[in-house]
Amino acid sequence: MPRWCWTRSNLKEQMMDKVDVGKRILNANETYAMKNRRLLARYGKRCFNMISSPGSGKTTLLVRTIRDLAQSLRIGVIEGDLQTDIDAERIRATKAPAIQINTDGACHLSASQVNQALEKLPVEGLDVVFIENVGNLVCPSAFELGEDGKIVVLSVAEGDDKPVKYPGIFAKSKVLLVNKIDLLAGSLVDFDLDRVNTDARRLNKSIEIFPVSAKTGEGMRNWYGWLTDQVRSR
Ligand SMILES: Nc1nc2c(ncn2[C@@H]2O[C@H](COP(=O)(O)OP(=O)(O)OP(=O)(O)O)[C@@H](O)[C@H]2O)c(=O)[nH]1
Ligand SMILES: [Mg+2]
Repeated sequence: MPRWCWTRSNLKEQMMDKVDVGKRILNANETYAMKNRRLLARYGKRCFNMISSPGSGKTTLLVRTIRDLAQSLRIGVIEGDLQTDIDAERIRATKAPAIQINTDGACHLSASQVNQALEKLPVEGLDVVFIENVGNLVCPSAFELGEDGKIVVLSVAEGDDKPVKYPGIFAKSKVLLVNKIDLLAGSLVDFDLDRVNTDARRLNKSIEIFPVSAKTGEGMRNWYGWLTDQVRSR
């Protein structure tokens, strides 16, 4: 039947098929997320899924965290990107192990991709595994990877309206890192930190919020304290 001849019931069937496919994808993902959870629990390791828009500073934050905590925490990273291993190379330059996943155009990492990466990472010798998800505030929030928690990064240059405009990821995250606060000096960027705190807490009462600069190191000590407590309490 030509497309323009679809009846209302044809359309409904098509939509239901799409819903079923979507459910099957999410169910398959949940099976792998469970496997990852079990693997990490068997070794007693923490795992955090870092999510943000492209360029908010995820890799820079990870590089600084790895270097500053080198004497106390062994950190490994799973890097998700559409293409290239630029970010994995930046992590490896710190001597921390990093596995790059290229999603070939997909806007998020799946739990099965993370499962394969976990098999290649020396998980036993680490204290914590970070997953740097593909730069995107929306898609990655729908896919559980087996992590202990999501860390959302928002840089001040993106604007203070993001919790309201993209509530899903702020509602689901354990931590909000408000990055690039060095740019607030001299009012180069208009950004109301109080508004972000209020809006993020309205969505998620228990979210921990750390304003930081991965460039200057300002505020990073509070983030390190939270991370170290998480690893110790495992
Ligand atoms: N001023 C300032 N610049 C920063 C800060 N953190 C990161 N940057 C810069 O922001 C740009 C993007 O940083 P990345 O760490 O590559 O960002 P990302 O989120 O990993 O990017 P994708 O992986 O592409 O999504 C780089 O030019 C960094 O030097 C910061 O705290 N302050
Ligand atoms: Mg990156």
